[in-house]
Amino acid sequence: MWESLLPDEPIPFAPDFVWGVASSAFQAEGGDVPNDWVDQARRGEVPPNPGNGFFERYAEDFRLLAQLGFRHYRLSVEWSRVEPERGRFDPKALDHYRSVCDAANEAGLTPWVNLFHFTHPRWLVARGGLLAASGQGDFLRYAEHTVSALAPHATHWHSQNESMVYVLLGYLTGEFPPEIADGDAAAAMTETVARLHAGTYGIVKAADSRNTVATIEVYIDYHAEDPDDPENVEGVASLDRWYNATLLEGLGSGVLPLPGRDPVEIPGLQGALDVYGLNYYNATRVGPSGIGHWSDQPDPPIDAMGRAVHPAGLEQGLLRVADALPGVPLLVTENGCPTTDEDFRIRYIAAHLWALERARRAGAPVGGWFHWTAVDNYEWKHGYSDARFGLIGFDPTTGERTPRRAAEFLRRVISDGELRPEHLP
Ligand code: IFM
Repeated sequence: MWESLLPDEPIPFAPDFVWGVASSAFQAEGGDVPNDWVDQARRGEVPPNPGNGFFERYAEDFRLLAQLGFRHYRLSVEWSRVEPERGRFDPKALDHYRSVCDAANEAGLTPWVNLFHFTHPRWLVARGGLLAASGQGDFLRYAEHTVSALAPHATHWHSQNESMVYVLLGYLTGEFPPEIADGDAAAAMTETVARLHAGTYGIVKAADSRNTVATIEVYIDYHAEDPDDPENVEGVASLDRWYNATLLEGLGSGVLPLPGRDPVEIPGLQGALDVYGLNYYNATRVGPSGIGHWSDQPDPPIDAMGRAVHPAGLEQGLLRVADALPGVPLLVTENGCPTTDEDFRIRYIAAHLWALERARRAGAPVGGWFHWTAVDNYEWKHGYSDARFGLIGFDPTTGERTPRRAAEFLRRVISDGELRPEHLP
């Protein structure tokens, strides 16, 4: 199962390799905040989210991660905490996020602050969301306010998390709020996320031109279920062009090639990034039987969400971005797996670090890797289940943290400066 996926030689990591951990505000903090996921949970449509204790224990978590050798932490700001009513910003919430950034810096972790990770304030939903006429202005006002409140405390930023996943699940398949399943809405939202990114990039750079802005997109390694069926192959190719290539092209040229629409020029989009952040989990099969996971192996390892492990997709995604945006530094801004089996998690991580190394050897300028996630958190529709992505478990009653074996594995890799086959179970 794992043999062909694991490194059979040491993988060296440069002393300045960016070892990080990624999380998001709502997934870690939970709580009764005025956003759409809380409203969905109240209606019984998704599991409730009591949080994993990060809201109170962030400083302890940062110290623990620093002891493991991590030096970077991706967090996000919950829009509905900072702006609970349209135009009313809560100074206490901004103070809180300032303290979170300060605590990360004090522990020796660089905070990478993301402004949008899937959740919408209730008031925004009531006004028709980001596609409403006022939506873009609302987001940029929130971004401006938040960046100016946190900017001296944070120097590394993301405008949004996985904008194309947000469009795919929220506007094309309708699985996530705002639960729209409509091709036109998905095209309009693709344009909107690009405009929001360009606008936010300008805001972060205006606060301090030395600030770093990294995009974050999940690379989906698409495969046709029936490679002999030209219709299936062309369908998958056009899905791939829209999903994986639209923003890459927009960032390169400033012009977005939208499906079924005239290309649109987006002011400020061309070159609006200092680093490209690529997230990767697994490969996807699309065809007559629907959408599923994909692997080229007869008997691939399967994670707790039923997905086959296919590290080569990470290598391919990194090379593709390197080709589309020559000279732009790359980071893997999320990678990890849902499991309760620590041998599985360690092997998954090693197999993907090996894929990263292959991409690096082939010329992709990949300078770091963020594990998703630090402490187990709310995995959206899966809630808190066996879909555990954390390097650290927590006791739901006391909140007590317990690092897992994969955390110790990474501590050794980071401190040794290389991953050796003998580190593996
Ligand atoms: O939990 C999610 C996260 O919110 C975005 N990237 C993928 C993770 C694991 O599914």
